[in-house]
Amino acid sequence: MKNKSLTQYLVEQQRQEGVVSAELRLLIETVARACKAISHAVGKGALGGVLGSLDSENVQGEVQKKLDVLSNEILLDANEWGGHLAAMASEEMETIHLIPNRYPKGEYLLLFDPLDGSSNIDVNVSIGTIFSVLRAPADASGREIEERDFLQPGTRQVAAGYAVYGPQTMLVLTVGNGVVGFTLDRETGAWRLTHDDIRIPEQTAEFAINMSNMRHWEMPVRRYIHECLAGKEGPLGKNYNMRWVASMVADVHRILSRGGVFMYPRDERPSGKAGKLRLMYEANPMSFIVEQAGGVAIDGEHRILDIEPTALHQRVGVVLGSREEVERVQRYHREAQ
Ligand code: AHM
Ligand code: MG
Repeated sequence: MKNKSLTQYLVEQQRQEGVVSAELRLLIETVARACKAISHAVGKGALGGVLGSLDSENVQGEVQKKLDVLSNEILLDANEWGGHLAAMASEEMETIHLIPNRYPKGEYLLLFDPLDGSSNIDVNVSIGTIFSVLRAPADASGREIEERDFLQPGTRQVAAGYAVYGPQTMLVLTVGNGVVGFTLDRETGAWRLTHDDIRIPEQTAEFAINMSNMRHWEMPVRRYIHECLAGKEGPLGKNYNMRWVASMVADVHRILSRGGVFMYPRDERPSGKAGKLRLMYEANPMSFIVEQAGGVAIDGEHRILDIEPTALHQRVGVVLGSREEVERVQRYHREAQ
């Protein structure tokens, strides 16, 4: 049988489960269309004149790549006019983006990291787009959306997903009813359901962490990785493998596919105390997906989805993946307190 299209999947969710409203369906299809456009731009590479950096810095003080900015614009342009959004926020923009007055407003808030894995853009390694969808608070109707309206814990997400631009372009999505994956058919331009009900294996022997930061790690992280490295002869009694792409989307995608644990822990450097990855654009959507696939996502001690955000660009430590491994890391953090 032909693989289902994204539209078919969403219509079924709308009918059978009632979890997807017509507006949310439009939103997800619009984001998916924008990801297709980003995938085309990424695919052109040097031929499209899109590689390299700009002179600008984003709000985090990071030099922006041309593709970071282009991807951000593609997502803003695609989502502004459909009437499904109240406002947007992006890792690449200092403050929130309101829907211009000439367009109708909807009830949803869209947050995104337009192109994650910036250091891999110019070297032809997998990168991706991550997005998260919240509802605007009820008391925001009839007034202008403000930054504080976005500061909702990850448990309130109604959808989250990512597109990975790799050998294949894929869209991985949750609307709170499990996790599914679509592959972009580059000939017809359609997203086709190729991965039904993605589940993370519970027990695995693979980890993903930037080992060059080892000397800065806190004790519980050192302890866990040290035990992984000790292999069969160590207390964990099995040999571990290590993979690090340095694109969160690609690293998490591998873990969703094969199991394992992904870690970008907070560390002891002044700049690392809060962690590196952003709660609203990276950690929350990925944690929602991982939990929906049967995995666990914590900041060290606590569930990421329960964190009450205090700032739009807040950073957080991230440990996510297979249940058994993540729970072990959590136990080591608790024992160290
Ligand atoms: P970005 O959003 O600026 O691309 O940064 C996030 C990325 C993640 O994709 C990845 O896990 C991490 O930064 C890689 O960091 P490092 O350079 O320490 O390997
Ligand atoms: Mg990122």
